[in-house]
Amino acid sequence: MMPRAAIILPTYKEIENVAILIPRLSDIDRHYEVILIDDHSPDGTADRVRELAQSYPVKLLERNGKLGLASAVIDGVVKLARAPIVVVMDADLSHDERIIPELVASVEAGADVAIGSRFASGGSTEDSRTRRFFSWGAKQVARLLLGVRVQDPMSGFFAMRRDAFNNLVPKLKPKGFKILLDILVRLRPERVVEVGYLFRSRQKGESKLTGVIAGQYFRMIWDLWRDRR
Ligand SMILES: Nc1nc2c(ncn2[C@@H]2O[C@H](COP(=O)(O)OP(=O)(O)OP(=O)(O)O)[C@@H](O)[C@H]2O)c(=O)[nH]1
Ligand SMILES: [Mg+2]
Repeated sequence: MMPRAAIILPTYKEIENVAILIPRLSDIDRHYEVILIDDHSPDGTADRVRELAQSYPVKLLERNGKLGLASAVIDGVVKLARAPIVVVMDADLSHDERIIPELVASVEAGADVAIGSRFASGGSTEDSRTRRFFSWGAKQVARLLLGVRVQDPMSGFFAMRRDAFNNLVPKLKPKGFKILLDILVRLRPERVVEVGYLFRSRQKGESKLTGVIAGQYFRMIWDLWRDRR
């Protein structure tokens, strides 16, 4: 039977988190196609996923090195997904898997993109004040410079049709790390739905949010802004 949605999970050093997340996803809907893209995590994430694959229907794409978040998402969708809808999500338990059915239903009902949103009604975040300020600033920059008017353009949690995603792939920047923003700029979607959820802080594993990432963000905004003109 064709799965209703493919859940795309990029992982880098998420060994403890995948062991919690994969059973939770199967509790929500056993017919999701769960796809992990691991970049040769030194903590053995891929081995743990292979163990879990004996009990849960998951697919694993292993890449040879840390090639980045956006390219992991793209590879997962292009190489493994079969379902008509893809849901992109972090594997660190920050994103609340319980809203996945609503994201999927929104796309089935005609939304171009459905976003798991910290800032839409019903949404909130455990983020520190610094990170909240950074997200707010990033949102204003996206609105003013790129004309993207959604509440949470920096979300890593969203759903869309797989064929629409595939059509965009040639235009996306695999080096980026905020793939949703890239998609919103390229696609200019008319129908966007935002579903609020509580963004939880990472409990296990290490953060990849560093100064380098902040620098990459402004680089990405600059590139998108230049392309737009
Ligand atoms: N395959 C792959 N996955 C990655 C890479 N970088 C990050 N990820 C995964 O992408 C998701 C988001 O990364 P996070 O480290 O949670 O980034 P963040 O949410 O900005 O920062 P923290 O949660 O505070 O660490 C997680 O599931 C990571 O494991 C990468 O280079 N390759
Ligand atoms: Mg995270």
